[in-house]
Amino acid sequence: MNRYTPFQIIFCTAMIVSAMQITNYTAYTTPADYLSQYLGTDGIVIENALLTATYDPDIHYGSAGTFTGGEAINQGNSIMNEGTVLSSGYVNHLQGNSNVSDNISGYLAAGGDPDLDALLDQGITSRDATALEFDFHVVEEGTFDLSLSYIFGSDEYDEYATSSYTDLFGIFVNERGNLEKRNIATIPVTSTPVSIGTINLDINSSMYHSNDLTDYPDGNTLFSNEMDGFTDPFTASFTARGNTLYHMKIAVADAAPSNSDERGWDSWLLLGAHSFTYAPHAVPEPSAPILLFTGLILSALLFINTRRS
Ligand SMILES: [Ca+2]
Ligand SMILES: [Ca+2]
Ligand SMILES: [Ca+2]
Repeated sequence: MNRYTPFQIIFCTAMIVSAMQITNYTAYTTPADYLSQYLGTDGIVIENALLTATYDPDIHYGSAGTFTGGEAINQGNSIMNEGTVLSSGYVNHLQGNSNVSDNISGYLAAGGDPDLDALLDQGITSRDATALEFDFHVVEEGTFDLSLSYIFGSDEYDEYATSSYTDLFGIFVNERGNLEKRNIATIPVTSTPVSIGTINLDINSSMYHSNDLTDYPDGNTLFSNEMDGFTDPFTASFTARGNTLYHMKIAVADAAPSNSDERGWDSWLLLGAHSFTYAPHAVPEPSAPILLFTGLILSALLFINTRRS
């Protein structure tokens, strides 16, 4: 006689599939290279990688690494099944399939990031930053649209969604030699940065997935994951010229008033493995008003020529 019903077997299988597994960056011989090459695809050369991360040898936890089991949060987008993960605390807090804390915290005692500081209001600074950066170029002539897939999640959801100082992240791109860095992690078809304040239960909620323990006090949260809330899978996109050297910095950190030492409540930035891709730059179709205007000009020229002949 079977001990389990078919439903129980299916349910348990789903639980096993959805559990996230984390590998610390320290497990890799050259972690900066591994974590950045893990994002890449054919045709994009990634080099000169640099990782700024923290590891606690006493508890064997780190602030960067790789993940599998992204099915727990990927909303059916398999590009996020595995990849590289960075945190303002410990990536290991994502290990497994349960949400055990409303405010899980890794205190890294690490510094902030100047590019993230530039996104913050005066008097607010970043700390406990983890960053992965590298040079890259497309090995073809032409103009291309590049994109990188990611999900942002945090234990600062839902409590701090309206706070003026929440954890933050950025995906900064600049052409080598041009010091102006652009944060390309923006809400689709807008220039608004993706953040706890811009995507949450109340704002852009269709792109948000709440998993907060407050709503599930028995611990059986909707998603099998430590994150109390997270975004849809997004793509950070930009246009670049081929055979031209660019730099990308991906950074996440705690943020708080400069005169405080607040650095708790982890956030995580998950980047899809081999999701850094490129395609020929799409030239937008002319809009209807432009076509109408062009038609009127041509008609007028034709009329003038007819009158002259
Ligand atoms: Ca922290
Ligand atoms: Ca929370
Ligand atoms: Ca949590």
